This record gives sequence, C-alpha cells and structure tokens, in this order.
Amino acid sequence: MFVASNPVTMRDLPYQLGDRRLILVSNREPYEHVHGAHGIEVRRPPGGVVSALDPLMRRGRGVWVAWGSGSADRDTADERGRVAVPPEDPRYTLRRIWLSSDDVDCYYESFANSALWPLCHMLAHHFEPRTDAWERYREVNERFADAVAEEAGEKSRDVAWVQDYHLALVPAALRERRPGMFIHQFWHIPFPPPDFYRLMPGGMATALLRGLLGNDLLEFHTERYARNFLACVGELLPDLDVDMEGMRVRLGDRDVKVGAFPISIDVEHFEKLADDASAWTLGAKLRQRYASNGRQLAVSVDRVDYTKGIPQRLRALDLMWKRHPELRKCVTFLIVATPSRSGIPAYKKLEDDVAETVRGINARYRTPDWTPILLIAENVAADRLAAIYRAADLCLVSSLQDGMNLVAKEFIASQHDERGVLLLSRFTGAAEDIEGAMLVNPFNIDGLADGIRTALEMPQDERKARMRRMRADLRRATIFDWLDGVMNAASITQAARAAREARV
Ligand code: GDG
Repeated sequence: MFVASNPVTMRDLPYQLGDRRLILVSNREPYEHVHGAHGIEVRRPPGGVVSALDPLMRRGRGVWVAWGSGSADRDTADERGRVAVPPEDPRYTLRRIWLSSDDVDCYYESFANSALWPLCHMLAHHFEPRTDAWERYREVNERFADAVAEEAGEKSRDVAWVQDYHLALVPAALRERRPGMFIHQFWHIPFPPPDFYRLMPGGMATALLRGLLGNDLLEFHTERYARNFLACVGELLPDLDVDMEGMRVRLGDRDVKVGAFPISIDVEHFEKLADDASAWTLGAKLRQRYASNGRQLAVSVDRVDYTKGIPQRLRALDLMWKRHPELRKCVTFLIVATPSRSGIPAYKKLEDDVAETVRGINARYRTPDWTPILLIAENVAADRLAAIYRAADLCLVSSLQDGMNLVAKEFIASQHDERGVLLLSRFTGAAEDIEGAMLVNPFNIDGLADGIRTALEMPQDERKARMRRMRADLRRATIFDWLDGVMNAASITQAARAAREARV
C-alpha cells in the first residue's frame, strides 16, 4: 500500500493535477445515446465503477475516451466523436471511438472476453486465444491510444488513467506517442501467476506485459495480483530488473510502480437505497412470503458468468437438501442471475444450464408450500436489489475467481438489521479485504454444502457481531477512499518521476 504524508482527497483534484488534465480511458462509456420510443435517449450504463468515475471527471475539465456503443452515439457526437457530458450540465468531454461489428467480435468478445478474461481467472478450458482476434485487439488498442494522444496534444503533460484488461496495450502505445504524459492503469480482474500466464502464446504474452509496462503506475485490487504480475515480468522478460520488495520494475531510465488498491462501493448510496421506504416495503413482503415461521431467505447476485461459480452453488444446494432432508423448507434461495455477454456461446449455454438445473432441483424438492429456488434471470433495478440484500439472512458469493466482487460489499452496506451471514469464496479479492465473512472453497462441493448449513445455523449474536464489524470497516473504505488512494499514489509516483527527470 502507498502511504502519503499529505493525503490528497477528491476535493483537491484540480489542485493536484495543476495544469494537467485527466484523460480517462475505458472500454465502456459513461453516457450512451440510443434511439428510443420517444426519440434519442441518454442511458447511463449500470455499475458502481462508472458511476464513481463520473463525479471524478465532473471535477476537472478532462476527457473520457471510450467505445461509442449506443445506437444514436454518432448522431449526437461531432465529426471527431466528441460530445459534452453530462448532457444536461456539460462538465467534461466524452470522446467516442467507433468500432465495427467485426471489431467488437474480435477485440471485445474474442480476445478480451474469450482469451484474457478466462486466462486471468485461471479457467483454462474457456481460454481461446485466436490470432486474428489478437491482431484486431492490437489495432483497436492503437486506435484508443491515437485518440488519447490527439486529445492530449503535442508535448502533453496530461495524466491518462486507463481502465482494465480491454486496453492492456494502450499504455505503451501512448507512451511512444506522448512520452511526457503520466500514465497509469487500474486492472479490475485477477492477474494470474506465471505458470498460468504462460498458456498465452509467447508473442502475445510478452507484448501484453510490455503494453502494461508502458504505465508509470499499475494498480491491482490485491497484493497477490500485483506480485503475480511482477513474477510474470520476471519470468517472461528476464532482461528486466524486477524489484519484488519495492514492488516496481526498473526499465533503464524509468520505473513502473505496482500496488494494491482494493476497490469498494458508494456505501452511503447503498445504505440509503436499502433504508428507503419502498425498499422496506418490498423487504417486508419478501420476508413475509419467503422467510416466515423460522424459514430463512438466502440470496446471490451475479452476472451469469462462468467465473461466478453458479453451477457449483446449485450442486452444493442440491447436495445439502439431499443429505439433510430436515433442511428442506428451512431456506428459500433467491438467485439473481443477470444475463451478460450472451453473444459468446459459453455464456448463452451457461444461462440455459442454470435455468435447467434450477428446474431440476425445484422438481426434486418442491412441496405445496415451498419452492427451493427462485431464479430471477433478468436485470433487477438497483433499489430492488438493495431491498433484496437487506431482507436476506444469508448471501452466498461462490466465485471460482473474482478480482474483488462488489456484491459482497453491497450486501454488507444494505444489512441495516445485521441479521445476514456473508458466505464468501476464498478466491475473491473481497476475501482478502473483508474480515467477518465465512470463507468457502467453491470447488469443494461437500465443503460448500456444509458451509451453507453452518451459515444457516449461525446464532443471531454471532451474525450481529460479524456484520457490525464488516459494516464499520466498509464505512472506512468506500469507493471514494479507493479513488483518493489511487490519486494519491499517482501523485507520489508522478513527483518521483519528475524528480528523477530533473536529475538527468
Ligand atoms: C469486475 C470484476 C470487480 C449484477 N446484477 C445486477 C446488478 N449487478 C451489479 C452488482 C455489482 C456488479 O453488477 C457486479 O460487480 P462484481 O464486482 O460482482 O463483478 P464484475 O461485473 O465481474 O466486475 C470484479 C469489479 O469489476 C470492480 O472492479 O469487483 O471482480 O470481475 O455492482 O450489483 N445490478 C443491478 N441489477 C442486476 O440485476 N442493478
């Protein structure tokens, strides 16, 4: 972790950047224009990260570079793809990158989501590195870098903050074009250790590492991922000087600093959503219907993704009800499984498999007054989600691997009544960040079934003590603290670079 003697907060951002502007670079855009029933409409993609980065951008006069994915995006942008946002009160520029359907297929669905995503989550049988997709990933990354360079202008000293695994090659490409810029990146998913990373074909593996080494600072959720990255550099690029202790790579005249910055959520926002009158009413209805007479309500919330361990969760429930008939009728499981990346065959198949497995379990154990599993296979509005989290006695996160997992934190923030148990996969970043959850190994179906049983049997005072602790810790580590931490580290690294350059 970085420690600053004079921590900067989000309020100080304009001061901290001085005459530099912030150029944020991400695959997803913060505002999407679409042709709707009543003309052009603006949509805000769901998700905590985009909604936390937007207030940050509103404070500066910077630029956000992202894929223009909306059906009316071209109609609302100028000839360079620029549009002022937020549309109702413009504060910064959104620079849209245009992608053809072939670009989306190759760069996004194939290389980013069918090669890098499974590789980083160490799920080898989903890993498909196609050469044509790699070539297109390179090209699209170059296009992003060109747009950032153009926005920054010649001899720019602006700061670029790149988001995630879609854009691993942008930092090096940008450094070539604009060596004076300070470039950093947040990697939202795990980074695998060398034995796994080596599955990536040689040329691609080293090019990706070199792309990331274009950064001045590279941010991961946990120290484990940061060390995995350094170990991969050490093994695949043996000519480079990796300083494990100092968490940096020395590249001749410059350093790449690496660090851990566990992401969080807008805690106050979730607390308020879950405490709203309508959430309370919905929560009371859910409890009356599914959690009366000593029965408990368990929940899980995920995008349908093979990394989230949904089949493992269902197998564990099946096993638990088979082995412990006395636990039938004791718990109703509400599973929110939001369709995601349905264009990729593995995701569509998973959606179908989940629905079929739930039908089978329900057919096996259902009674006239009890349905074991309620499956909600659609997007649920955020206020309803908060009501569901609040009403629950148990939340199960069974990811096989997960960079952080925000659901765990949303559940904690929503638990005003402190009755819920958090059953959390030990392979999430959250498991290294949260103290008070019950940790489980989702690969061990027996153990997972036992874990669910133990959680259901946990006494109220233990539940309260654990939840109270997790809530107190979470309030001290919100998404705004995360942003402050990243910005602080960026400013320290930036100052160190300036001092080194002044000495040369
Ligand atoms: C990546 C990394 C890392 C889901 N269904 C609905 C809905 N959601 C929201 C949840 C939560 C978000 O989606 C999922 O966040 P996660 O962190 O669980 O997972 P990823 O989407 O895989 O995110 C992950 C994250 O980036 C941040 O760095 O934690 O490890 O994989 O916010 O609430 N929201 C609504 N309706 C749904 O049906 N409203």
